[in-house]
Amino acid sequence: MLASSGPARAGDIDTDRVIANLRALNRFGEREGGMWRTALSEADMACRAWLAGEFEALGLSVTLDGVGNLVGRDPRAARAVLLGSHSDSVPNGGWLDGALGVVYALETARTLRDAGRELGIDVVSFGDEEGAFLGCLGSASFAGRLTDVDLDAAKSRDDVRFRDAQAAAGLAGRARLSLDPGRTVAYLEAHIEQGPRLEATGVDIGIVEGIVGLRRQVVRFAGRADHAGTTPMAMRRDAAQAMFAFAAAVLAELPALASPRSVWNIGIVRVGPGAGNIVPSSAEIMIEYRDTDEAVLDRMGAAILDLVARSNGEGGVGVTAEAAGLLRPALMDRRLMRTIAEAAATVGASSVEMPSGAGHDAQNLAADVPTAMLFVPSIDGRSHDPAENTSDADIRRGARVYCETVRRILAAGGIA
Ligand code: HGY
Ligand code: MN
Ligand code: MN
Repeated sequence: MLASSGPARAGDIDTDRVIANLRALNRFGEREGGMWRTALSEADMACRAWLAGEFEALGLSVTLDGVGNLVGRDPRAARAVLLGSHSDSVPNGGWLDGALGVVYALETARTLRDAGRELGIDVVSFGDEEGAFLGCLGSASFAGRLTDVDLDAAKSRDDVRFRDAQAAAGLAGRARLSLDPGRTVAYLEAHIEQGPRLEATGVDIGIVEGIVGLRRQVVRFAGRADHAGTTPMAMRRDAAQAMFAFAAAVLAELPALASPRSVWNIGIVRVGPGAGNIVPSSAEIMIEYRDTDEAVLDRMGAAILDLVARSNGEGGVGVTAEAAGLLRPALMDRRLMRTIAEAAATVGASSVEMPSGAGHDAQNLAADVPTAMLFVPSIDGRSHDPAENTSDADIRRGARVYCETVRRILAAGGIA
């Protein structure tokens, strides 16, 4: 943990505007305290339209691309630092996940727009980071990791095709933007920690050293609908019973294959046709598992698929699996990490290096441009829930560290 010293420097980012803009974003999609700004929804597109106006007011040339990425480019510069995050949310999420990084980027671009000698500042809000259709869809597309075939196949949890949602949002036929490593000298993202560590240790800023890899499998069970009262148990092909047995078996098997950092989650469960007096003919679960080490992810995935093969056909129920998302683990740029630490000290903030258990757009850019992230504390470590929050003081302090980091990159004309 680095010591803290010295006050913030003059001409710093306007943290009142940061707070005001976070509150302005909150207007798009907030319902009964929760955030419903899901990818390509009306609220998501209205928020992007508002952000586009803010980017344009800064003199940036603004593009909303075919998957919802909103990019503001400094037309005066041939090379630039890219700042941003995402502005879509999970269903009934919190007000800061993604929004904090986009607002920090916007206000830093406002503060430092004339600070760079030959480096400009570009700003981005990536589309569908939360995986309504595909995890980190926008940044994966921006990094050239998504084909049109991937997008043709992408569907939401409610079986809405990405292409239909794209058309309804008015984005059909639009070109997709791509990262230009010749222009973008670095990508810097600020985000709420979404975990308990910074608050528990009393540290102001997390300097992300690495982001976990994430994989998802959708496992489907195909049985037969029957009368739930008259059909003898031995005659049933009960898809839900097969799912419960499978889920219990996989949850029993994963701990022995996991590392101390591994996590796993069954976040989507569906049974059809969904009546109390019908033996379920269909069932489906989504299993997501994460670790920083791809060898661990490989062996967890192999165990899941092996169990699918062993379960298939038992009790007359067909069991199949479909990969539904993959994010590779990514290490952050140590030179940028050092710059964040120096900026934190300048601003008088304590900081600590730490891993990210959450996935982020940054991991899609890290292979192509020097990339770094900073975290601000989450109250009670909560996120992906209306309880998600960060203190005013921590939001303001994080904005100053973020802006000071960018100031240093501009002053050095890139990454020193
Ligand atoms: O799921 C995640 O890790 C991120 O919040 N999208
Ligand atoms: Mn996020
Ligand atoms: Mn999130």
